[in-house]
Amino acid sequence: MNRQKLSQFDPDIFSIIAKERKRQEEGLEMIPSENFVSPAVLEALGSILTNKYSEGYVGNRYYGGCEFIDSVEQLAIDRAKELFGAEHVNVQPLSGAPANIAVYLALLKPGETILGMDLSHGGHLTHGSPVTHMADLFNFVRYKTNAQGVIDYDELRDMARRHKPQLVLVGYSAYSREIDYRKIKAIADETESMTMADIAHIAGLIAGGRMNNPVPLFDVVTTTTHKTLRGPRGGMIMCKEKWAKVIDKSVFPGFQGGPHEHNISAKAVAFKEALQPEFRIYAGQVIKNAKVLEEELKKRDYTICFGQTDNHLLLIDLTNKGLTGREAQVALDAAGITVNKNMVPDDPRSPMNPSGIRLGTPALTTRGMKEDQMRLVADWLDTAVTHHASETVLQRVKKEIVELTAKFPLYA
Ligand code: DSN
Repeated sequence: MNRQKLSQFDPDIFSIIAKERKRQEEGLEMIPSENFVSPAVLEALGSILTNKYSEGYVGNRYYGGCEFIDSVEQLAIDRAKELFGAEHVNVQPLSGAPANIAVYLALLKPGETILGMDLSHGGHLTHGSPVTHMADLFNFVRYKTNAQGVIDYDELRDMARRHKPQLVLVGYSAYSREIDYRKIKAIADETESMTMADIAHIAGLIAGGRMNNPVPLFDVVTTTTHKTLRGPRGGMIMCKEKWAKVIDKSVFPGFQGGPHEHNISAKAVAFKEALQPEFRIYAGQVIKNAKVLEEELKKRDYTICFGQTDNHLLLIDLTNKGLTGREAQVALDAAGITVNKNMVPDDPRSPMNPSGIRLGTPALTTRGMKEDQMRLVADWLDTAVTHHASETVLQRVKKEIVELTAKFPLYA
């Protein structure tokens, strides 16, 4: 076995990691699906649990030597149940897309219908984008948001009555409003459809008690564990007991092989963190920070899609600012602010060069930033967008950001 330290054996990878760490430390990370895990989560993730195969489930594995692996996986399951009030939990999905695919394949037959949100209105790639394999396998139909920017529940009901979907799907990657799960459940009950929520973006805000929780109501809820939930990169499925067998079978052996138990141990650590009172405060601050950004950007005449934010993210249509999402992303990158270009509702432009940007507050809030820092951030965002062609201005903003981030150290 090679026993040299990474820095000695592989200085190439070591120095790239060091550069990425510096980038994370010195910049403003505002991609709303990103966050910073704790040293304890990192420690579990980098543990010797990565060495073990454990196909199967707790107490029922295909391999020997799984007694400690079972304890890890059971802890992750128990903590997730406590966090979300779930009847059954599968912590093995490798990430959000595999979790969603495993659910579709568990609950539906090829050709059956899924009613989900239009992608440009905040839906997600795995909710039936034509470029995905799932779009070939199932019939996705879409509802949208209304003129006020909220889910058009009337259209959703009409479409459910018309298409009689086997599954009604909610949960979004760019939608900034609260969701009325009761209303959606009532619609689905009327058409005898199953219900699925993908809470990947807002799982931490739900766990922290700051947003509505679909878990007690819906048949199945999927999530990633690495966004607002602040765990390792991974997925999870929660469901009613009646779906437990079919979901578990779909994840393994239907879709995946051996679970990544080092990752599952890190999920367990993150769930323990999310069960602490401080996490509730964190989740509340994430939303407060997003609200301050919204107010400050509205003062500067930015168009906030969906009217406002109720969660951790803002989708901004830059059309009135005279630049595209891609141009803004490039300028903001140069200034040390990381966001992502994003389609806005019914965007006339293309996904690679859309009209908007999407940004959020989970990562900055993890660093300890609050309302005062958000006012500075809004100002820097506006300056970088307004002066996107001026290298001098972008460099000045970057310098000021490096000075601020030094006061909010990450892993020091
Ligand atoms: N890539 C994630 C996001 O940014 O929303 C979802 O898959």
